[in-house]
Amino acid sequence: MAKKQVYDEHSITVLEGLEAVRKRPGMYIGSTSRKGLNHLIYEIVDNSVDEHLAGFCSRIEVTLEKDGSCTVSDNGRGIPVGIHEKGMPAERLIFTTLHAGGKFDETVYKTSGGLHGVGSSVVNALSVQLVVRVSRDGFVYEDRYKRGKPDQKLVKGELPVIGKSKETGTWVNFFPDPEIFEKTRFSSDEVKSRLHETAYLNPELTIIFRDLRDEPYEETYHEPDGIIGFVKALTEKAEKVTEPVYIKGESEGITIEAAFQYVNEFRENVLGFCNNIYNADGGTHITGFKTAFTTLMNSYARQLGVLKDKDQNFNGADVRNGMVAVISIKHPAPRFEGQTKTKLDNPDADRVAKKIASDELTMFFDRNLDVLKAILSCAEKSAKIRKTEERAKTNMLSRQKFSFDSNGKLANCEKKDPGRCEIFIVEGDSAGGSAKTARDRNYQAILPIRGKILNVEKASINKVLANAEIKTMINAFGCGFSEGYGNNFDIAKLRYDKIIIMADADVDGAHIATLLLTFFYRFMPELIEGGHVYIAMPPLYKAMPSDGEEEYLYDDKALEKYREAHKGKKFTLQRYKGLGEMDPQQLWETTLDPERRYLRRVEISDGRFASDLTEVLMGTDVPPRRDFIYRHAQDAELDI
Ligand code: 28G
Repeated sequence: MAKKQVYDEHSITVLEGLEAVRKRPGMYIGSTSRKGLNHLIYEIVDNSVDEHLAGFCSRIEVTLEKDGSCTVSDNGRGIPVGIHEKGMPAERLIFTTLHAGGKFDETVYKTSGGLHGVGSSVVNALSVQLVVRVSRDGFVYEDRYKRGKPDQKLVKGELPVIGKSKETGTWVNFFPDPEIFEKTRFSSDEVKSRLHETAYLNPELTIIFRDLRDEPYEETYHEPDGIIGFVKALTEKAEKVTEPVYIKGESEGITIEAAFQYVNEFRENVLGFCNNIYNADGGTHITGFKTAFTTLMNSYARQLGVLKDKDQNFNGADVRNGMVAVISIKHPAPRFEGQTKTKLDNPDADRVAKKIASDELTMFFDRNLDVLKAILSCAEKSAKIRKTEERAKTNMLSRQKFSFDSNGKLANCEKKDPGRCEIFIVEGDSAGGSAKTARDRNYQAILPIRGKILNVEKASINKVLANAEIKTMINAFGCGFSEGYGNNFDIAKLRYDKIIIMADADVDGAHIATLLLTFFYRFMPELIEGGHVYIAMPPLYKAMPSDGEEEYLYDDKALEKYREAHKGKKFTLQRYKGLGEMDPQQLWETTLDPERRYLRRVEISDGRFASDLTEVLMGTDVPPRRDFIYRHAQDAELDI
């Protein structure tokens, strides 16, 4: 007999609610791609974090199980299991009720900070199966769901007891629904970064992460230094100009803390959080802090004579040149604006951030003149470069339009359909030569570049534009470039759908890839934002068994798997040291052929994860670069 489903008046409206989540999952978790999938974990973890913020939970465990499910557990008070007025346990209400107002209510988009249970029902609705265990009052209770619907009948409305326990806490295990998600394999790296970040934002919390899917892996995140530790991690690979500075204060019931440090690089990285939620588009807390900071720095600069009467004030970008900062506020009623709800909107956050930053930083700088002077000297440098570039720009524009007539060594493709055309930027003339022979000349253009292109991060715009290879690239792409003080970039004119960097899998190759990405990031960020930039992944090995077909292996993990699968069999292994070692035929089969190759898409990360592209490319330590791009995603299926 089929299992009888338990319905009452209440559960019908509930199911309609959860049906809405299944119909339009994107509205609740952003997307149904891997990003949305990982989001399920964060939704559940955030409830444990709320229990921590309430003062009752010190430890959270997150496990990616061998069977593909995820388990989250905490040592909080345990979700209440008592029978709620609606005739069911509070736990069931939490896991089956979409929070009031649904999509028009901002609580759906997370406000956290004591709002237990937000998101639990969304995860439940999007899971094939979800099991909850609550340890409370000496017992362990259990509830079970299938695609959001309760999967067991309750006796007198009470949850079954499955054991005893002296501890308290909540345990949730769920399987993401393959009917909803494009992929159901969680991404370990991303989950780890996010948990680590949560540990930085909650210095008294310990988070344990386990991945039992392949080789069992475990990591503990505990960051007693809080956001100071976070900033240190973000600046780890850069040359530091100051020690980290930390301020904290409270006003109007809003707490704000900020940590920042200056590095010797031409950029700023300011991350904002509200109630532990990252605000990708910043918001009032960030603008408040920045405004106060700029005012203060200009006032100090005049006091110290760094700026003379005749001098213009520094602008905001000047005083933040080299700044890496984390700003975290706790707000009792946050509001978010914008499509993605990632920008804090409360005017009081602006006011409080201004006041605390101004008061606390004045106290700090009055006592730490050395730090102040170091920052002002960064600002001076930045202002100088800005003024030179402004001048150069007006000169250039008035003189003439660029003559980007030379195409250098570009071997263009024959067809003009920008939706299908690709350009490979290939390191080295010999690999470039092979690539020109091997390519599909209809749709694949090849641009060989020699050695190391200019480091655009430090060079002035004049120099950058004088560089032949950069000229050729700008010319070939066809969409111009944008630069701090003017924007001539037009993505609609882009001639290639994919811009593919092809470099050796060694230190030099990684360096060249980083330099190219730095160039794109600074002058054509829309290329990266639009997902047009890729890294080609040539194989590292070719395995040739004495009997059977040869096989290309793209990373060490693949080699390991191959060894496992061919235990006891004889095979020779060829290691490719560089692209130059491959003949055109091999280059086509492994790296150029859209049907067989592996590509990684480059994305601009939130800037908050300190993962490093060079590491991604090589898996080893190389001369430290920077931490602003470096989120990668694969194009073809490549399990990493
Ligand atoms: C392991 C995975 C996810 C949670 C708690 C603890 C309480 C709770 C959660 O209450 C209902 C609404 C506001 C009080 C609260 C326990 C008070 C007393 C809780 C979790 C009742 C929700 N005892 N731990 N929810 N509140 N952990 N982990 O979900 O008024 S959710």
